[in-house]
Amino acid sequence: MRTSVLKKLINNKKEKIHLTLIDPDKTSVEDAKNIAINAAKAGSTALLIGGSLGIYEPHLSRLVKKTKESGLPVILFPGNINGLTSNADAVLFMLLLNSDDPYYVGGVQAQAAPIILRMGLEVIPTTYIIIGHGGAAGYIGKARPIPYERGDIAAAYALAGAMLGTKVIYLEAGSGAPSPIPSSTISLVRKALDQAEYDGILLVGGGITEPEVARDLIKAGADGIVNGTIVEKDPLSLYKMVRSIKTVKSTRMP
Ligand code: 1GP
Repeated sequence: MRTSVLKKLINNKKEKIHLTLIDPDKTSVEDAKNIAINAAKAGSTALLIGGSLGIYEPHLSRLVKKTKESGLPVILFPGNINGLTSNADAVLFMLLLNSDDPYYVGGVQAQAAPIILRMGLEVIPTTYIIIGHGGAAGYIGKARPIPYERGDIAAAYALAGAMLGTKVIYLEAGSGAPSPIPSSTISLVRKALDQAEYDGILLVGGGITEPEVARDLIKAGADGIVNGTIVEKDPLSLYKMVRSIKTVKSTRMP
């Protein structure tokens, strides 16, 4: 199996990872291309493309193809099997670990796996954990969101993801969440992952609108952050956001 996109992410851990999320339901092909080009200029590490609602293949495929003109790796972030296209470079192969619906903890993965194999996409095994507000991802995925301040519960789920061998652990407050995951929760998750000598990537997303917040999350132990909503509202905000996380001095071993 190919691993080049995952390698790029892992190589970026020390200087921190920034992912720009594009939701095809909210974005035209032309706007997506502009966001992608802007993200590349701002120093974002890769593009994440996906969403929970309104994804249909012809639009998704066209949009992904156009965003590749930015030169950034394009990683699918599917909410379901309709979020797949062979035009992308890789896919977050998602396990929504705190869903109460077995469809999202086995069923959809079995539906998707043979399709992904045929498409030839690079697979990035990912544990997806919904925290706090949860947004559309939490509602559609029938998650039982972990309360924002319960870092101990989040840490237990993250450890489970590490022990299952997934390469990315993605803590999600939901796109457009009124508050991001608190840095105190991230600190507890980081501590647990370090104890388990986890060598994958800890990503945090949902409701991150201020560069200072992004910086605090990185300082608390996130390897990278995801921005979607602010990029749609103000593409130029990405520059400050990327700069704020890339200048955090790492005190941990890579
Ligand atoms: C959502 O984590 C991402 O899946 C990004 O969230 O849109 O709130 O930036 P925002």
